[in-house]
Amino acid sequence: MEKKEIVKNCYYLEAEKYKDGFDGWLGILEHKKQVPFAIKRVYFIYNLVNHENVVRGKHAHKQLEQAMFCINGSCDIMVDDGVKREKIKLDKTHTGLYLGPKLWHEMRNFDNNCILLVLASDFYDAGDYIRDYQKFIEHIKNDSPGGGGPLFLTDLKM
Ligand code: T46
Repeated sequence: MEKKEIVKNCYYLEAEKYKDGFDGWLGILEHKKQVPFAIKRVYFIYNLVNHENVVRGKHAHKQLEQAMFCINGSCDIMVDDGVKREKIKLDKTHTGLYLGPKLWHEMRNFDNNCILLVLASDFYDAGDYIRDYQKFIEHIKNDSPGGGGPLFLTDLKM
């Protein structure tokens, strides 16, 4: 799949598909092939009680790279690089998203039985999270002079 950025540091990933005769499909994710970073951690979001109202994420990472695949059901992911914001529906098992660092993201509209599989480039580190949107904007401004931008908290809509 073409690596066309949706917003900065975010693009679609495609798992390799293998059709196993009458025995179903196999999805394959491998470092340097379908996933651009070495995978150190895997976690999954599932069993979402009150799934219609669940909001996950609402943060950015300073360094962490992640790949997300909705391997069952669907959900929406809002990605915001500080300048541009897009909402993406993940509803195909084999099509996922690469989320690089410095990207505000929020996941909503989970459907029943949604399972979001996440591959991460590093171990869990609470210090890598920016959980305040204004601090995220400051962080990217400091990081790239002239960067960061015109968005305000009141623009947050999904
Ligand atoms: C992200 C989105 C997509 C751990 O101890 N280890 C882990 O690997 C993770 C992911 C979480 N936790 C603990 C930390 C918190 O006490 O689990 C609790 C809930 O984590 P959080 O509020 O970060 O959950 P989400 O779903 O909002 O965010 C998670 C990831 O943390 C984050 O990196 O990008 O999923």
